[in-house]
Amino acid sequence: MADTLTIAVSKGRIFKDALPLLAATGVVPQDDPATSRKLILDTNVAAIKLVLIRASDVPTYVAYGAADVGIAGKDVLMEYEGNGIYEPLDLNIARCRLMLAGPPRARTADTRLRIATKYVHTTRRYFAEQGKQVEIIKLYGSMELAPLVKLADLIVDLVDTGNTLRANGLEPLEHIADISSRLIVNKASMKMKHGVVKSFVQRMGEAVQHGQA
Ligand code: PRT
Ligand code: MG
Repeated sequence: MADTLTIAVSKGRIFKDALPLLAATGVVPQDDPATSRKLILDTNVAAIKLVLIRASDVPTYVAYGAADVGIAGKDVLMEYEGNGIYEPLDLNIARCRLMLAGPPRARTADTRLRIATKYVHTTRRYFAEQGKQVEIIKLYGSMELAPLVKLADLIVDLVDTGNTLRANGLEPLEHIADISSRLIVNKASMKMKHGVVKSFVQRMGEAVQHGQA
């Protein structure tokens, strides 16, 4: 249907930070994902629904058109290799930094470094740009543990306050990228549902501007 809009978003911090922006565009979910187990949320606008998925799955749902638009971290988008999405807007929410981190005085260039991360492509690109070959170990979470048990020399992970690194005796070493969440749009939806998508992107843009004013 040309006038419906499906929005893909992950629960947790992105959902929480996106709520005020959505509210400013006049969209209020009818359920709270913290208490409801529903994966499709109705909103106060009959034609607009939210689908709740894993953060790293948001680009996939949008690329395949299962959702018209989505909200995804730049970390996830940098890692995503598919096509089919536009990234028209920085929502400036869920901000953090992607960093190389490790134990103090971590060994550097003498041997080939082992790096544990869930950001395999981004990490490979980062070191390739410096002409460095590294061994990358893919993990799905708790990266901070890897250097402590000698699985890896260093990690690449998101850092906000730095508390998680500190609590595990690690320190930030190199800044790789500033991260925030972006509004993404399915390319076909942008054409076929131009009116409703364009107006949503515009209203979200105004909400971001307003929040920063
Ligand atoms: O949890 P799940 O496996 O379902 O997926 P996810 O971990 O990708 O989702 P979620 O909701 O935890 O994170 C979604 C998005 O939030 C990420 O893709 C980022 O774009 C954004 N974001 C912003 C963060 C953070 N800040 C953040 N601090 N995501 C994770 N963290 C973690 C980080 O990985 C580390 O473990 O928080 C810890 C560091 O925080 P500090 O404050 O201790 O430095
Ligand atoms: Mg998480």
